Amino acid sequence: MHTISLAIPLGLIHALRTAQHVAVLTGAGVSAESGVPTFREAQTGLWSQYNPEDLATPEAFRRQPAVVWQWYDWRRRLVAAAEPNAAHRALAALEMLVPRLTLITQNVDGLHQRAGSTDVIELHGNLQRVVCSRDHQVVTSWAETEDVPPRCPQCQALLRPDVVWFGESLPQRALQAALDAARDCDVFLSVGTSAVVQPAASLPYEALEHGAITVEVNPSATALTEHATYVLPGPAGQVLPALLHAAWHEPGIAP
Ligand code: BJW
Repeated sequence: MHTISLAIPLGLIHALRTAQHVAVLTGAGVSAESGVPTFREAQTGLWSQYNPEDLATPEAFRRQPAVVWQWYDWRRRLVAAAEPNAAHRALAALEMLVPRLTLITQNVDGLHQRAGSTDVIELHGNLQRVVCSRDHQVVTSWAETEDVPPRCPQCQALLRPDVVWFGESLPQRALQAALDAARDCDVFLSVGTSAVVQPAASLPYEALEHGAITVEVNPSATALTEHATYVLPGPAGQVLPALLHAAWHEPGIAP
């Protein structure tokens, strides 16, 4: 692996060391180094191969529930076989280094929790949970029959993954907690997200409007890049450990 040589600005080191509240928004890029595909990248993103309208909308599920279920089943197995990477571990370690950390993720893969982060705000749900498509109650066991998707043991409606599709509302409490954190934090990190999907994409701007120092960690430019206070271009699995090392001489997170 090539390591990037990254100069962390002194102003950012000072801001992190004195921050009372750090908020972090993560996207698919934070799990890329775990082998989990992102969504929108031209060669490797999931949507270079699949049309989101065919798979990640309620209409798609109504039209072809078996295809949608199987796509999520494939991703569930892919994520179960993946391991948290140095970026997930750095964010878990950050919890111990700042007075208050709020970790907000758009990811549905559960890798932050597996790396040891607690109280993760999941804006787009979690792939491992299954709910009834009629009343959205979590279902933990069901009869294995020929039905794909399987059916709710209570009402026989189709089961679906507990994720937020386009056009669906985000979990209200999670979204409110994320907005509160963006408005309250001193430093806001946007890590591994293309920053196009609303309302998550508005969080860094909320933070900026409320006076936070906003940092983007991403090897590619996004719409946020020109607005961020600091931009750390590079893979999160290298940039975040370097950031912790620069601010706290934290040695423990190997890339
Ligand atoms: C690395 C890296 C490395 C690579 N290190 N980085 C206002 C205006 C316009 C539209 C809307 C609006 N409000 C709502 C909408 C509609 C819609 C929307 O935002 N559409 C946009 C596309 C324009 N939003 C919604 O429908 C949301 N619901 C809602 O708002 O309800 C109310 C409402 C509805 C309708 C109208 C108005 C109001 C729901 C959004 C749900 C998103 N769901 C998905 C699927 C989840 C389930 C699943 O996993 O299948 O969530 S879509 C997909 O995108 C997934 C992700 O969480 C989300 C964000 O993607 P992310 O994480 O940014 O990934 P990528 O691939 O885009 O980017 C990866 C980045 O990583 C890249 O930049 C790389 O460079 C970088 N990277 N390697 C660091 N090693």
